[in-house]
Amino acid sequence: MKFSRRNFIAAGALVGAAAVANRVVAAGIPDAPTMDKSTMQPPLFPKSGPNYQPVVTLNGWTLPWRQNGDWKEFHLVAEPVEREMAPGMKAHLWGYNGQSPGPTIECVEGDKVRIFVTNKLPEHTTVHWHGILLPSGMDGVGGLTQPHIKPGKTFVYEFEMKKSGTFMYHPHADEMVQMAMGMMGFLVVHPRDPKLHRVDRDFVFLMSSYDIDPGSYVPKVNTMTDFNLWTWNTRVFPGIDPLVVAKGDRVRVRIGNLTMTNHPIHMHGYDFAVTCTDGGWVPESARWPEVTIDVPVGAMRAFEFKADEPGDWAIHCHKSHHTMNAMGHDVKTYIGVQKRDLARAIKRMVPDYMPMGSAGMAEMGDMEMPMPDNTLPMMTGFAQFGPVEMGGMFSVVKVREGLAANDYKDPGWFKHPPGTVAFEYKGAVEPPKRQTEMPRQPGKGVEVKVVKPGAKTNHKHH
Ligand SMILES: [Cu+2]
Repeated sequence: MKFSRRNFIAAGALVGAAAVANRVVAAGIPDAPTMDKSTMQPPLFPKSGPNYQPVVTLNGWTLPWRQNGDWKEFHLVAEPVEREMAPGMKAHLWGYNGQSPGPTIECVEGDKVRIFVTNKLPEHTTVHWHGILLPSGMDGVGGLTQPHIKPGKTFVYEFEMKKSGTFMYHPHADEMVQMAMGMMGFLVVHPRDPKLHRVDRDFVFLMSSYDIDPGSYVPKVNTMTDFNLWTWNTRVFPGIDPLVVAKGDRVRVRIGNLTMTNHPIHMHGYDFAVTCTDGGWVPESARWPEVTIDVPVGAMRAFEFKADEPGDWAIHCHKSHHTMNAMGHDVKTYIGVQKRDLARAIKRMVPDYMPMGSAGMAEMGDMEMPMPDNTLPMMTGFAQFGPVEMGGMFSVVKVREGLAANDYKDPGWFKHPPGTVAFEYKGAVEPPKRQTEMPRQPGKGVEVKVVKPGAKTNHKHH
């Protein structure tokens, strides 16, 4: 890395303490490790200092640090990155240290933290430490609390972690563009007392949304509401890691929302309580049971449960459009339309015409259809009983007996004990009376849209 001594002194002068600058120069700048994978990396256990259970970042990693005297030093590099959103689709984004989101930063309450930020973007940036209590000049709001970090420059942030909790980092410079391009990361501060808020497994992910046209790579940064990819750690189902848990574990899931809308996150199989927000830990007397928690924009929620029921438990956003991958908005509703004869007629004129969804859209879940390159199916993912018909913000909490501590390997699909799976009734079923007595609706006009594969259109399921 090419950082001149002059640059270090300049960076130090900007934080307003010559003594600090000298110390920084003396030790040089810590490595900025980079990650080229979008697979979950093993948790990073502390080699010194207070013991804690490190978090696991879905499809992500934790940033290694270096101890320099009293200071824990990290090095973030803001830069263009290539992120695989799921097998079959890559996006050209901006992020930190090779990925979007950036690496998770972990430290301990009371730590003195020094974070170097190098800007390799084509425009200026800053980093705001969301939820951290710190001196105003370290808050990272470009123009307000510091000069912007120009391309090629490195700035230093220094502060003490006054409290433990669940936080994040993101730019406070050209925010609309930089967040739409994927710039964000998780920041976890563990309690100094290792017994406090202790869990066996601690998962983190950030929710972000993108508008990437089918077949293209770069998000449209001016999009305000019509995002078409709803992601956890810039991944979509079936590309999102399962949350692998051993039966009996106490589990925490920490979620941050940097999209432009709220997400009601629903987990099957358990009730749970919100135990932490980006404001701090929720006192036990103030918790109530939930099975869905709404995560507002610009907020974080952590919930906890005891994993006493083995199984494959869905966890997903309850806004059903957020469990879909890129789709257009001009897909017509065909439910109730008997289109077989119609399709035959159209096929005489347009041989590759394919009608869609007369009984719903589920029939599209198991179709293999030609799509542009670098495009994901709208809903997909197969499990042991068939297509899951989901995309976007969806994953599976896999609770299994007998997993070793910190074993996060995907255990495969759940082996249901005999007699515990919903099954088909094989006896005779009389047609329900109410259906045969229902008066027929007079036929209504039907709107039909003919789509030729390869034709330019927003939906890709033809
Ligand atoms: Cu959602």
